[in-house]
Amino acid sequence: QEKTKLLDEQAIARAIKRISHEIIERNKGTDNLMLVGIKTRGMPLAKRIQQNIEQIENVTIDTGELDISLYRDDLSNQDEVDEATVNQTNIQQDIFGKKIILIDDVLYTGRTVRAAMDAIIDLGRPQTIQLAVLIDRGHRELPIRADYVGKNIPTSQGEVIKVRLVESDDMDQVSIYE
Ligand code: 3GP
Ligand code: 5GP
Ligand code: MG
Repeated sequence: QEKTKLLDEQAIARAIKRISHEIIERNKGTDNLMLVGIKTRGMPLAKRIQQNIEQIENVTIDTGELDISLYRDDLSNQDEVDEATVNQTNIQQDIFGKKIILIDDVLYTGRTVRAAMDAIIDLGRPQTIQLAVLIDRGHRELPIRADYVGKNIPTSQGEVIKVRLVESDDMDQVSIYE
């Protein structure tokens, strides 16, 4: 059941605005930038960052999409683990020399991001890959960290962060469930 509301509409908007400014600052402008949203809710976040950067710098950054899902890998009868796999890529542009900003709603084990980096490197050779997430809930299982974080939320493994975005849900809200 729902425990705590973490971010409301205004807090989400502010976090995305800050991340947009940080992306421009860290990359000294918008040259060669490309935004890549990860599956459902990373994509609306990427679009919002694109719109923010357009307002700030008057430049429209290319945006692509990766569809990555976790599947249950049955190593043996007792041993099941989640592994991330790439279903679909919608990246039209040449990514050679690009500064790719991967964007996801929640960062957890890091397996999705690893799969995303594999898929991008398969497509060409970007100059850099950076990671932006709305929520970092901890529990990394790989040496992966985010360059831009909306909010760090320490969670227990049994908790789930629910991210609602108006593009796919009834409202903009982040809350924590037990
Ligand atoms: P998303 O498409 O917005 O990323 O995995 C299907 C959906 O369920 C995803 O939504 C994902 O974010 C969400 N989800 C919520 N809690 C979890 C979780 O603990 N693990 C995974 N893999 N997905 C979760
Ligand atoms: P990973 O474990 O690979 O870092 O995360 C797997 C995928 O599930 C990512 O797309 C991530 O956004 C999502 N995810 C992991 N934990 C949560 C969570 O608690 N809430 C939500 N909404 N998504 C999550
Ligand atoms: Mg996600």
